Amino acid sequence: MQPENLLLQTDGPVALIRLNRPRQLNALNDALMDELGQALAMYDADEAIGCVVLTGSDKAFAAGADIAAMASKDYMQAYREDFITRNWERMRSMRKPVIAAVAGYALGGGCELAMMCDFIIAAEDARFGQPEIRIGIIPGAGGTQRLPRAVGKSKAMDLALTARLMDAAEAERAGLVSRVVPAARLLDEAMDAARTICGFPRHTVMMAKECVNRAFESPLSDGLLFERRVFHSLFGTHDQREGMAAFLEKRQPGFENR
Ligand code: DAK
Repeated sequence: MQPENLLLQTDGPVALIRLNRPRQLNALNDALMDELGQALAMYDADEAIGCVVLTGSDKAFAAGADIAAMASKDYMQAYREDFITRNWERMRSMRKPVIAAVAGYALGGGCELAMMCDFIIAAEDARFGQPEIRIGIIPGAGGTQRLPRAVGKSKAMDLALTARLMDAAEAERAGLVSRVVPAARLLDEAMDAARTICGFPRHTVMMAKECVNRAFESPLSDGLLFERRVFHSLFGTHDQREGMAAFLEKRQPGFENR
C-alpha cells in the first residue's frame, strides 16, 4: 500500500523514497516520519534492495519539522510523548546506504534528516540551515551535533545562532554535501551513485558504511582497530578473491554477495 506522505518506487536494486507533502514544503509531521521509518525498515530487510535514495520536491527537501503540529505542545507533553524522537531514530539503524538528494530547502529537521543519510548530493539551488532559533527553539534532531562534525564549530554556530541559510556551493565547500549538480540532474546523479554502489558486494558496502560511521563514535585507535578487524574479515569472502582475480586477469568481476 502506498503511504500518504511518501512516494515509493524501486528501480532494480535502488529504492527511491520521495517526501510528499508539497503544500507544506514537506514539513515533517508524525505521520510522515512513521511512514518513513516503515519504508526504511522495509527496504533494509529487502534482499533485492542495495541502496536507498531519499529526496523531496524541486522546492523543498523538507522545510523542517511541522511547526503547526508542535506549536501547542507543552514541556510535559513533549517529554512524556518522547516528542518525535521515537520515529526519527530509524535512519540511524539503517545498514544499507541512504543517499539524500536535496533540492530547495533543507531546513531545521529537514537539514537534520539529510545529515542522518550517508551522504548528500545537492542541487545548485539547495539551501541548508538550522533556523529553529527564529521560532524559539533549538535544533532537536542532531543539528547541534552532526552539523559541527560536518562543517566545524564556527560555521555550525553561525548557522544555529543567526538562522542564516547556506547555499549549495557553501555547503560543498564546508563539507556538508559531497557533490553539487544542476537541479535538472539531481535525481539522475543520485540514482547513478546508488546504482554504482549496488554494483559492489552488499556486505562490503555495509561494512564500509559501518566503519566510516565508527569514526564518529570512537577514539581513533578504537576506530582503526575496528576497521582492521572488518578489513581482515573480508579475506574470508568469495567476492574478495573474485574482485582481486578479476583485476589481475583484466576482466569485470562477477560478485556474488558472499
Ligand atoms: N512547518 C509547517 N508548515 C510549513 C513549514 C514548517 N516547517 N515550512 C513551510 N510550511 C508551510 C507554510 O506555512 C506555508 O503554508 P500555507 O501558508 O500555504 O498553508 C507553506 O508551507 C509554504 O511556505 P511559505 O509560504 O512560507 O513559502 P516561502 O517560499 O515564502 O518560504 C521557507 C519558504 C522555507 C523559507 C518558509 O516556509 C520557512 O521559513 N519555513 C519554516 C522553516 C523552519 O523554521 N524550519 C525549522 C522548523 S523547527 C526533533 C526532530 C526535529 C526537530 C526537532 C526535534 N526531535 C527528534 C526531538 C525539528 C525542528 C524544526 O525543524
